Amino acid sequence: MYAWPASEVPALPGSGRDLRIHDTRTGGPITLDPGPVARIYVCGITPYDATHLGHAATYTAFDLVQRVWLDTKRQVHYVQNVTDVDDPLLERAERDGEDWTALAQRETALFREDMTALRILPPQHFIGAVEAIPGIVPLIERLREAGAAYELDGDIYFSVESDPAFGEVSGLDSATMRRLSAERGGDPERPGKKNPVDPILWRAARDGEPSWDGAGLGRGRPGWHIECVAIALDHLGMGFDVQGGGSDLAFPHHEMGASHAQVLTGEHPFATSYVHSGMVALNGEKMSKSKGNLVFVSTLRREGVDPVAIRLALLSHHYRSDWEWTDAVLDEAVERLARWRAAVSRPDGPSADALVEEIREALADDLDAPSALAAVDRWAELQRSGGGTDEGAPGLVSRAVDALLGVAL
Ligand code: 5CA
Ligand code: ZN
Repeated sequence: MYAWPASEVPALPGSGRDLRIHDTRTGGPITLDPGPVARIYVCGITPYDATHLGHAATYTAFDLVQRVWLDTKRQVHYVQNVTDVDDPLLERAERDGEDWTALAQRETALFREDMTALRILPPQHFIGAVEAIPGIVPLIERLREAGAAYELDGDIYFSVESDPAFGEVSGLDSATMRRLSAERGGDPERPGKKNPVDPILWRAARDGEPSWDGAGLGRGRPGWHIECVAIALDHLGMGFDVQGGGSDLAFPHHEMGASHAQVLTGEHPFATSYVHSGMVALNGEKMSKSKGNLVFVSTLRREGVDPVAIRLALLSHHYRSDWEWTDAVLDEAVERLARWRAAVSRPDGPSADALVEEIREALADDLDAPSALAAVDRWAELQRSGGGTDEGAPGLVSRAVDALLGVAL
């Protein structure tokens, strides 16, 4: 499917820095060394409700990855999926008496608008689960031929024991895996499975559910993890630089995806790094569609909030921290935006060469956006107190903040 339009990314003087980022698999920072084309896969939405600020925070974090790489003059090959058929989507459509395809299309369209408004650079490939089915079926057949998949009452499961590296992405013990599997779409209680956390690869057709021709698999629909594996292998291949998503995806989703791909190809690892953003909460609980404690980007936009201020609010927290959305977070961002806009609207100002390097340094150090924002604050304060006559400085600050932080002043 088509993605959304890209905003311009101004070129900056000097050169960008290589990105050092926290990798969930190794549990520490690693300096990424992408080739001339950096490759990233970020898990996309399940489009049964509008984009909330948790989603927006996650996509903003990975947008910074792309901007840091672009600043090093690399090209970026970015792939994102849309889980446009899955249990929660079908359940919501059923509850509301709506056609599930209409629901998915409407929410995906709104997501595109929100991403555009937040100046998040689009992926080159934006692929729906449904359109990926012809590529998913042969992968499941191959897993079956390799003895890594088994049938249970017509459904097909992946055997986690088939991957010697299983467990290394999340590093969790089996009791925790079992608990998270139950919470996050798995079925550890189902009798007959080889391992309780074995995930479904192909769900045989049920009455009232959409299904597709799965050749030797029979009619059915794909499981969640194999969807992202098929799309990532098709467009990026093995060993791509970053597999990204929120921290709730580390297990089971990214763990299972890595195992599927490693068994399929005999290569290791699926991704060089697994990068996870923290969870945004509202009223003390993780914002989630199932709990309904949501603030939507589109609601704020309709209320007249400048999307640039929303973006600044998201950037004011480190991407790996769990944090709480409050009115104060947005109010501070609105004030900061006004201060920055006033600072760059003057004809001259304090030299900004060092500021550009500070922003680069902060982002290259595990995407430390709050430190980058603090550096711009300091420049704006110097400007306010009348500290300089460099005629190129306000323009350079505008371009740097735009290119590296995606903030249009
Ligand atoms: N379609 C799958 C991924 S293949 C999915 O998880 N969809 S989602 O709509 O539930 O979430 C989309 C992205 O937003 C995921 O990366 C998820 O980790 C992230 N996300 C969901 N809730 C929050 C939250 N409260 N805070 C931060 N990120 C979140
Ligand atoms: Zn995914």
